[in-house]
Amino acid sequence: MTTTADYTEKIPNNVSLHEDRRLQRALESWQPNFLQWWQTMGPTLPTQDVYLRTAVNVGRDGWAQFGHVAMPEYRWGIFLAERDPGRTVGFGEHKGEPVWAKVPGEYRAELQRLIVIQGDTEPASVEQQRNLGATAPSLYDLRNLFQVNVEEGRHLWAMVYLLHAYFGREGREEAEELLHRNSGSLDSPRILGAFNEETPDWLSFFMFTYFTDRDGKYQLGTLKESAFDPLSRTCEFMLKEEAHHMMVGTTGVDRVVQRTVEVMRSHDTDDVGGLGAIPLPVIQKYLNFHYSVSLDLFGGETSTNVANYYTAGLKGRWLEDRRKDDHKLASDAMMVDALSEDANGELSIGQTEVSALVGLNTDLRREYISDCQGGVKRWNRILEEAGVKQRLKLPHIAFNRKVGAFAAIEATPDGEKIPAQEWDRRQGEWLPTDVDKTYVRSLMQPVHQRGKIAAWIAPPRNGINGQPFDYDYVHLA
Ligand code: BYC
Repeated sequence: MTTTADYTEKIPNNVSLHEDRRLQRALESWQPNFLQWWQTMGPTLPTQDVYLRTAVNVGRDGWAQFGHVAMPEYRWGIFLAERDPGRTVGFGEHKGEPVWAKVPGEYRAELQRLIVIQGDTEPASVEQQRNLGATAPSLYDLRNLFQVNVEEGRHLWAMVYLLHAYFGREGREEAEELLHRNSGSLDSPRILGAFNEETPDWLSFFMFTYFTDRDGKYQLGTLKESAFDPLSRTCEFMLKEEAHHMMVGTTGVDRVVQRTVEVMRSHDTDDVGGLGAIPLPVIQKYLNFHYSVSLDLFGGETSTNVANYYTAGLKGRWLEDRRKDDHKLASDAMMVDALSEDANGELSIGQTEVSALVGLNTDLRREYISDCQGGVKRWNRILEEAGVKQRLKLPHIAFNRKVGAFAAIEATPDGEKIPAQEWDRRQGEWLPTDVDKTYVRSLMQPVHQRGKIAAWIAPPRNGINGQPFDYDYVHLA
């Protein structure tokens, strides 16, 4: 095992793939199917080449190389973080034992399921974003979109490697299925709800990369703790790539808010709808939507699945080794968000005490929520500095939920439980309406000239890899 990727092979890798001919052949026969999927379900805008980063090693410094690449020739590969030979299981009933280099028979089904769910999200997001190139606000943004897309493709490779290398024939079949399910398909949709939603415009894209990619960060963070060492090492390296996706979302929303307040100030009005910027209430509605569908991705507030994953050592907690407890949780309790029923059978939003193990989805969701607050704080600082009185905020945890404790009720963004009829009447106050979406889409005119940018978004503070904003990041075909 080295940190350096071998690019002389058909499939670049740092797992000495050439030493296992059978595995190499199996992956080489999956490769054309992947490329076929990329051609039919990947980005639709024709390009000659794009200024992309490619992983060259997995070490701490200088792991990436930048250059113009024709996208179908991008070197998607298999990269695992370096092995720590002394690593032991950090939690659950196997705590303290050496980590596993192979899949224990008794956990095979659960591990395969977790890897398939993770793998399914990666190509799904590429499918959701495939038409965005046609309306990119600048070449800088276009390049970032494609960078995110090729890396989601690589994350698919990461999961497919695990399926092929450790799960035999079933794993190979699941790897095929990952290319057959499609985002939004009626017959064979993607597994998790948020990955069947559309990403039809760039405000949605920035909200998706802020909120939904951030779920990815947290889920990968828990799988990085796994006792199954190849999964842990795979996720560790994926998290490095994920940091750029977070940056795209955070600064993307920054720049939309920035432009909106500039237009508000220069025209001395809150109503920037007719002035080519996105009104703050519309930004808030997009935020409400993407945040609430992303909360669903953490599963139910209580889950016996997650309790079993934890006890078995398959999926840990966010920053497991910083937790000050026994890392087994067998006799611990915690409060989770819940619906409670009073004597008259009326449901209200509250909390209930459960065993800490079954509350682990809630634990992870809370870590995620406090991270999301960071973005809102940052966007509100832009509003404050511009002397604008409005503020953005995260809606209540019970708002617009389709999974978990609050799926059965309707609630306002302030967390007030309301009857279904009121929800039907008022949801357009809180979620993007067709009018909002049509307006946002009307702004999405492509700006594909070097150094130019659309009027609804401010330029970025920095370019990519030290290049200026007006660099030729993409050559269109
Ligand atoms: N939609 O016991 P529960 C990323 C199902 S994003 C539909 O609470 P559990 C990325 C669930 O399967 C990160 N169904 O669930 C981001 C179960 O079904 P069964 C992706 C859902 O297992 C942007 C039932 O409901 N990675 O990387 O505790 C771009 C009961 O649920 C949903 C992972 O998610 C849903 N939202 O937790 C690119 C990590 N939620 O068994 C990439 C792997 C739940 O009753 N996955 N269900 O038929 C997991 O850790 C867990 O499976 C989940 C769910 C957190 C998803």
